[in-house]
Amino acid sequence: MKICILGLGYIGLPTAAMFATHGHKIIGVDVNENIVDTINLAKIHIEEPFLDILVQGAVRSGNLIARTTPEEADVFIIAVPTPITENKKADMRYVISAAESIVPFLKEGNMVVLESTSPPGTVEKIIIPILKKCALEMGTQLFVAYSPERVLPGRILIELVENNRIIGGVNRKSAELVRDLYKTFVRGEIFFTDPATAETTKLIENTFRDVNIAFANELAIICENLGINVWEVIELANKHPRVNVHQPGPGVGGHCIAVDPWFLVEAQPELTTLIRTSRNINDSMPLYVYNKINSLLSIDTTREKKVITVLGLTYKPNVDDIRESPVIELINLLEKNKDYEIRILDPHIRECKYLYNNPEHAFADSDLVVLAVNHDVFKNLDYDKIYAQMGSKNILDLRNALDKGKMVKFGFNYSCLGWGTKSLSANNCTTH
Ligand code: SAJ
Repeated sequence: MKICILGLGYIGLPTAAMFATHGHKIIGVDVNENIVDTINLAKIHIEEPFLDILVQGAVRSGNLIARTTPEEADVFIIAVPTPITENKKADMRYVISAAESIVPFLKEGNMVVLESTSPPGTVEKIIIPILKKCALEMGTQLFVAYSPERVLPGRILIELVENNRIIGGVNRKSAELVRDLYKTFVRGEIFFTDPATAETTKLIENTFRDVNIAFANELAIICENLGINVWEVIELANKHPRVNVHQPGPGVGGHCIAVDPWFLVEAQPELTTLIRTSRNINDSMPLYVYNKINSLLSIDTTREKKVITVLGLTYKPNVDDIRESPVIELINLLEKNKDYEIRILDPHIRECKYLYNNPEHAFADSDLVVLAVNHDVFKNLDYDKIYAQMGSKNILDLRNALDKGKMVKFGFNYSCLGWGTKSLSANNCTTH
């Protein structure tokens, strides 16, 4: 089939490359000319394991071509972003303009699939009214469905194939045709429902995670006050067959979990107390960490300007994506304090303010190392050497990623988010 995929980002590009390497002809459409040029050179503009190889194969075979405008096809897949506005409302402009851009090319028998995370009712209230401009009858001449992507950045190519998929068709025929299309590469189970149920299901998956992380973050604060190690508490609680508490941290980032719950709040503002509270707890974590840093550094009054080396800026480990990263929020707070000099070390990103490429320079005379993102590379740093390079020897671990015993042996003043120090048990839970 000839498939036109609108939006060549974290979802659209892997999906395009997957269809292309399974024999379909793909026209990838993106409004950004640089992205289009990069892909046509068989290169990629995002970091994702093995995506470069897949895109290379797809482009070289001639099955994937990128363009800035759509053209006639059998299938149109919309995978453009749905960000939130400053006042926490879904910004549907990209979805609307993508849907409008395909209308002139629609013909009988076409399928239109929306993959973008969207508020409940989007297909019914936004997509269908736009598509109706083409005068084809929905469900008999034009087949329409919502089928959310659910892949985890860092594992996209595996999860595109293995994950179960939901298809919310405007009727059964639409769902069946869209299922047959995705069956090209999907090995997970495929479930049918209506569009609004599929839209809401996608949102509650990420909201479930956000609420659970907020719970873990609240526990971290409680445990610090109680002098208990939250990481050990969660690990032990999770030994129960029906408990699965997530991990605390400096907040929730990314373009999904920190965003999607707001779409539910927008849809039902009066009824979403828990969801909104969870969002607020997670959003308040950078400030909590900032206050922790202040109290750690206030002990040493000998140095006027204190150097803080932050390890990691991305929203999660081993990716290059900084969207909604809580570490950026932490940096914003730190930079307002004129007593602090900020240095960031993150081998996954190429440029940003305060970024150091040379670890030697980043640690020289530093007063505090904050492990903000547990990139694998940070596990293998030479902490003995870092100790020697630093001024004051403070480490704040926001991910329970470092071995406390080892850090203390090197001589560091080691603290960890959620790990109160009053407790008699100072064991690192990972060593149990
Ligand atoms: N985080 C915690 N504690 C945890 C887990 C995560 O603080 O226990 C933080 C991470 O540090 C990160 C954020 O949450 O800042 C989100 O990371 P993530 O790995 O949980 O999720 P995403 O945003 O990369 O991908 C999610 C996934 N959703 C679910 O697992 C329910 C993915 O399957 C979705 O496809 C994706 O959102 C999306 O596009 O919606």
